[in-house]
Amino acid sequence: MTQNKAVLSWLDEQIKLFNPDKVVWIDGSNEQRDALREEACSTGEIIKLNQEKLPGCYLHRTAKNDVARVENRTFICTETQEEAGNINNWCDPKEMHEKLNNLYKDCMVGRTMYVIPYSMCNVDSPFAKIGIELTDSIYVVLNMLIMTRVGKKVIDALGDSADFVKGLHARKDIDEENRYIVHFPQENLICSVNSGYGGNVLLGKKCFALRIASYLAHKEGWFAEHMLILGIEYPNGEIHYICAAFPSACGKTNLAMLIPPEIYAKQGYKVWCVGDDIAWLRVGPDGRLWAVNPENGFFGVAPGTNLKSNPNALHTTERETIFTNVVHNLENNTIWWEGLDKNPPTNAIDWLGNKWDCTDGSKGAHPNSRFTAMAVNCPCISKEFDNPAGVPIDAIVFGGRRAKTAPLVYQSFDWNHGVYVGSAMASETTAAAAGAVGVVRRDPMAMLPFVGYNMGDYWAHWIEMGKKIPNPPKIFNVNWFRTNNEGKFVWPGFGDNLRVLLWILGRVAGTVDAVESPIGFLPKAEDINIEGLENDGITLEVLKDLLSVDKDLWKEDADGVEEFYNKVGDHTPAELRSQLAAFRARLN
Ligand code: OXD
Ligand code: MN
Repeated sequence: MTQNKAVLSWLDEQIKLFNPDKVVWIDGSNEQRDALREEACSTGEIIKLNQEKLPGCYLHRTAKNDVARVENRTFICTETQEEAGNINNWCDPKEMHEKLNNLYKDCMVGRTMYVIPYSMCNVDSPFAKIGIELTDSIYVVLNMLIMTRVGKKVIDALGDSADFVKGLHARKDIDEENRYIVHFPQENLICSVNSGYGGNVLLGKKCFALRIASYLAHKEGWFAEHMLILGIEYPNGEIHYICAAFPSACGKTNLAMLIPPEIYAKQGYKVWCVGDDIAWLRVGPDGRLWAVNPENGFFGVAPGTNLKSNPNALHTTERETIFTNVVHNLENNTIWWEGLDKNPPTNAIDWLGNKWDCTDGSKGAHPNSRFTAMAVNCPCISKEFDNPAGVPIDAIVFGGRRAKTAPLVYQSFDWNHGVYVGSAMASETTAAAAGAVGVVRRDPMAMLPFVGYNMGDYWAHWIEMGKKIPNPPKIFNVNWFRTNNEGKFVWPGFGDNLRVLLWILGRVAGTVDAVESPIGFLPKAEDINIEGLENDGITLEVLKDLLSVDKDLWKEDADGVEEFYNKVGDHTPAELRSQLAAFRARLN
């Protein structure tokens, strides 16, 4: 498929190491995809679902021990430990190469090696970056065909350049003890072994588009962020774009695809999804920050997705979707998961592949079960989704799950204060996870497990970039998760979050006032429209409470931030230390 010498000699080397029986290039054609689907069905790797109800849809089950990203087995292997910093797992590159070579030796004997040339972003975009993933898994190939742009057009765009990210993936024995997800940012290389779970093996996603890309972005002067991108269309047709970074399990996909409440829909407001997980941002010729979604699909969490929480996501999965670790409904050869509806199937197979009795209290779908679906099938996909230039960003929104501390929304005073707010991001653990409830996990910019270099240098990059963006977006923080004394969420969330986003855009446009507080600019309660929320218990008084700031809680939070800065160590920028000091002074 190519004469590219760098590609061919690298392939030769890997073929010698892996020793596959066969090598197949993935060309991106539907014919090849269909043949691979058939082959994977014949071996049981995937199951063909009811093609009338779910055309082009398949089910896959991972191994029981292989259901999520493995942060403790994820490494950043830079020349020095200092470059990777104190937050990442580090290993000497030579030592890690040796370990991996031993694991990879002859790992594809009797198997086929697939060569997947893929692009993150439309290949015609100045943002685009090319990768080649080698894998022995058809499941990976089929997912990559959804999540990225794949095939001949990518290899043509690469031409004879050696500038591509190399990705190696071997399923091997799915052995947890020898599972490694390793990044060599200085070699443009990602190595994954002994896993078949998406986040560990679809190397374009977290590994490339966040870890390797954040390293490249630092070097080249742009951003690779764990952010959704959405557009809000006003009744006059104007569209304004927002990026938002929330830790996993805080509803990024739901916000990215939100449905406006009826009072807004009637007036003609619309929300358009550009991306639900990752944004690459660059300074445009107009001095604004422009964002693209480098992905081509959604790898979303299935449980809890339903016609109320996220109808757009649900409709996206009605065709050409791969479901992983959900319930197989044998009655009609479809799928089900907890929270889809109130009618669990009675004749069904659970995510482990066993007959499932929905009345025995066990979960049928794994809590981290997923759908891999094409962005173009999303009913609210933005017409700018594939635009090589991306979309101009008006506001960056940070957020997390905080029961008490953070108010519904506030605005940072300026760029550096906004970077402080991002660096101080945290989320509280829920009852759903093992361990104590309400434990604060610091997750700066929602990038804790995704920064491909030193966290302190990453923050410094944010500070530096602020000097290079003539018209920077304004930076905000939101918290949809404040609870009352009974532990119940106060704010209705979902579509009603639009009311908060409109206050944010009002601030950007300069059409709405705010009140200065120690943490930043707070809304005047009257400026957030709560019309129609009476039945949700939202009165002006309740809203005022949602916007209140408890200084004692924030003092405690500042201590947590300091502790984290100390952990990051002496690469923590002086600007953030002084932001923290100024914040403490304001609290006193
Ligand atoms: C994801 C995550 O899968 O953030 O997107 O964990
Ligand atoms: Mn994510």
